[in-house]
Amino acid sequence: MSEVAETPAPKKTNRIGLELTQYRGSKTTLCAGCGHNVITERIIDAFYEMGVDPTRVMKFSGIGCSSKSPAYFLNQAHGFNSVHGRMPSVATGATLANHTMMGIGVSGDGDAGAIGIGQFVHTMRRNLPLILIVEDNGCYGLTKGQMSPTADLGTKMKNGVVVDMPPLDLCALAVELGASFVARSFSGDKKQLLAILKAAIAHRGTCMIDVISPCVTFNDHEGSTKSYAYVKDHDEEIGEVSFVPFFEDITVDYEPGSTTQLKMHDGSALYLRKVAEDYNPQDKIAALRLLHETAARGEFATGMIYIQPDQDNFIDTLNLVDTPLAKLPQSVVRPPKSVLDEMMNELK
Ligand SMILES: Cc1ncc(C[n+]2csc(CCOP(=O)(O)OP(=O)(O)O)c2C)c(N)n1
Ligand code: SF4
Ligand SMILES: [Mg+2]
Repeated sequence: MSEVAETPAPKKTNRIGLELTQYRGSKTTLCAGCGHNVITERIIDAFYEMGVDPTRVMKFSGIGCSSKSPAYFLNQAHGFNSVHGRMPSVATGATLANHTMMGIGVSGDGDAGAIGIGQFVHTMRRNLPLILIVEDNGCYGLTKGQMSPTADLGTKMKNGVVVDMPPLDLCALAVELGASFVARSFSGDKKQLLAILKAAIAHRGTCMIDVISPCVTFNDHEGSTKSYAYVKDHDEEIGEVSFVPFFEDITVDYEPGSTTQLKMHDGSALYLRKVAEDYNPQDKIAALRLLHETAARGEFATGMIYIQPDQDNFIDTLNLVDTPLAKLPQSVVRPPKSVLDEMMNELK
């Protein structure tokens, strides 16, 4: 009797025919258990599930353990590992050169909140189309755990130093300054983080996502407010986040009044189910109040803190031409020599 060869099961692919493995990057060199690795996994899942062409993505970062992460996802994307704190200016230049590409930047609380705070501020107020993830562990992991500007007042660092300065709240800053998508999550909250990342992919403006991401080596001890144990006990979810991409059937049925429904730029839908209070994620003052009140209680408000799906972004403000600047011929972007000669003559 001849044996019948088994046909291998077809490989699972997404809507553009790619497998999950095609969204991965190099093997991580970060510590086992580092929150940053879990965020990388969610980024891979989000881009795969949204069916984003990885070759149309630009990855940016500064310096830090967190800033090494872009090497671990989307290895077919373009990547620029810049200087400490200076990722936003590189991202701005690249996005203006080709606004048809999708930009994702990964930063750390030191990279974004200390040396890079000036760049962070101007990126938020420009509402540059960019997903900017801050992997927030309250310390400088790469340089052995010194306190960072997001370390809470009174917390104890591993070396015994007690933090004697009030923290920066990067979400509050982003809301205040003009970012149109501001969220906070926890690396350990798989469902919430994935929904937020997918919504960010659908948004056209600055998506500032602060993800609390414990550093198991330097900041996971008692006395730290960025440890796994503390964050799990003090995570105050403001509402369940569900995201339905434009290419899936929107058949979500929620009780009226309990859910905010938002239409995203690309036709996707974002559903924010209110858990604790009657929270309006489009009200800037309410967002700031929420952040202040939860911080005063020693809690982290997580979820979709603030969103304005239709706010003009930096490309709209500059009224850029549809053709990416990088693709315009020299004859269009550069005045001829005769114009320069004329100017020089006027200055004589
Ligand atoms: C101009 C400059 N200053 C200082 C450093 C040293 N340095 C490297 S990473 C880092 C902080 C990293 O902290 P964070 O951004 O929070 O990333 P993490 O390692 O915690 O993920 C510092 C101070 C540097 N590389 N370049
Ligand atoms: S030192 Fe901390 S932040 Fe850096 S890889 Fe290790 S656990 Fe992660
Ligand atoms: Mg850090």
